[in-house]
Amino acid sequence: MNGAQSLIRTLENCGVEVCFGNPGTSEMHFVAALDSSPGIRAVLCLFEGVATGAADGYGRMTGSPAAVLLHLGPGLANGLANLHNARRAASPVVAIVGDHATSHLQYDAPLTSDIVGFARPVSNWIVTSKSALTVASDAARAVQAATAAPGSIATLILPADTAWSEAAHAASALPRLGPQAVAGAVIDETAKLLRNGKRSAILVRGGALLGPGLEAAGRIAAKTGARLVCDTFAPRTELGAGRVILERLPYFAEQIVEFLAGVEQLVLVGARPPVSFFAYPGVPSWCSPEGCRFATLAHEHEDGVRALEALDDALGGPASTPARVPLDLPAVPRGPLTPLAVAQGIAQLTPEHAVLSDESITLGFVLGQTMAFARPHDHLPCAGGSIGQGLPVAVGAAIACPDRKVVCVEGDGSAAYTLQALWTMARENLDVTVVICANRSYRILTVELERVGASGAGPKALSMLDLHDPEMDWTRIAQGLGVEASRAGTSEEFVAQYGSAMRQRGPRLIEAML
Ligand SMILES: Cc1ncc(C[n+]2csc(CCOP(=O)(O)OP(=O)(O)O)c2C)c(N)n1
Repeated sequence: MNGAQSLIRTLENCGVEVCFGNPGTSEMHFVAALDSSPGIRAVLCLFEGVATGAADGYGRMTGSPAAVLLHLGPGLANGLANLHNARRAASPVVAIVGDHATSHLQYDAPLTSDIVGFARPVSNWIVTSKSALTVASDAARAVQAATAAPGSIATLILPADTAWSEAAHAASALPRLGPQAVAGAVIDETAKLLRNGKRSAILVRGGALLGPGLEAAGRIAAKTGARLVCDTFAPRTELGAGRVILERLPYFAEQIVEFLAGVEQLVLVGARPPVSFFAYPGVPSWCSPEGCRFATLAHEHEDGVRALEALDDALGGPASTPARVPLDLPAVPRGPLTPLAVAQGIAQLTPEHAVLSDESITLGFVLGQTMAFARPHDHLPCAGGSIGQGLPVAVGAAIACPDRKVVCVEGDGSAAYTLQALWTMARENLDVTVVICANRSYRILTVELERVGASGAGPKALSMLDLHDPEMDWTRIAQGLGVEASRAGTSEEFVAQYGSAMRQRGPRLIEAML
């Protein structure tokens, strides 16, 4: 067995089932080794940012890492922005980066670079294998590092000679470093806090926002009157009818301040105190009320689900029933196509248990409102603010959840960053419906231009925020990448096209002309 085979078999032993990648010469042995492990699905992405974003989406939906195979420093660098987003989402990802053979590095050939330097800001764990003999154990440790609670990026750099040289047998999996238990004293103190009569909110993030964690949080809210809150861009939330009522922090700083006004104590479950996304002149970045007391029930790496369940027990009293979201579907939109009409159409027609990859940017302000009362679904926003992740995350979510409809709502500007994802959707025949919000503008930036107080913007400045000249033709872009596409100019057309996409399986793109 060579080093490459020992890598792939070790990944398989460690439960890795998918490898997204874009390889080059230094990774050819790893590519060849993929056929020796039937348990690993190989998914080609035409840009590394698609591969890393897909691994993020996959990690968010499964809790397990995908491997991402990248070509030396430049391949990793192309994937960095979505590794940044994945890091912010605490998604487990194993990034495997090929390098020149050790003996070749001394010649400083063109693709030689500081791979560790590229990897460091996004990685929690970086190892360069020194020999084919250690590749297997390094790979097992990479998976363990990526999956250590709450999940992170582990980067394994493999010089080409570690792939082609004779290796030892594949390694077995190391134990998963799951979330740590929260001490009983912390539970008791938090219970006391929530009983002290002050106005409380509980800010939850991570796994505690799903299933049993959210249910326990809902019971606590019902018992204590505390508000249940999640971050504006919580990496994954379960939303829609029947789910526990959860308030989402708004986006703009002054809105967060208003939203949290009167909160005297904030209990944090895997979350950090709320701050504004950007700084604005004269507006506070720190958004919690003055004098607000913070109590951490669970740190990010701790077991927030069990902590919430234990807190519910510690609060005692009769069993409570969480307040639940009613199903409230909007009317079918008619007439001119507006952002609200798109949001209403999506809420009206999206089936149960869909996964929504949401990079809708300004349309998100209305989409959030309509989808809150739609059928139950999972919501995956851009956790790290680096646009160009919606389409790749949809790829990863669709591979993670082949039985669920994936809907990806994309600003046209955001979609242009990683449009190669459409090709992977076509090639893998993924059940993804993409809605492009074609407003031909970086609209949010026209809002931000005013908010930051940047004065004197003339035609040259405004041209930097305008996408009209030339207009991107998303139906032809999609068709050129193998995805069936159509254009909707009215609400009626949008409803007909989106409705048919919901009834059919496979990739579809709808360009909503706004
Ligand atoms: C990597 C990266 N580059 C640039 C930005 C800045 N940015 C934020 S939103 C945005 C434009 C989004 O436009 P679009 O997707 O069309 O949505 P709209 O604002 O029109 O709703 C840009 C360029 C960013 N967040 N991330």
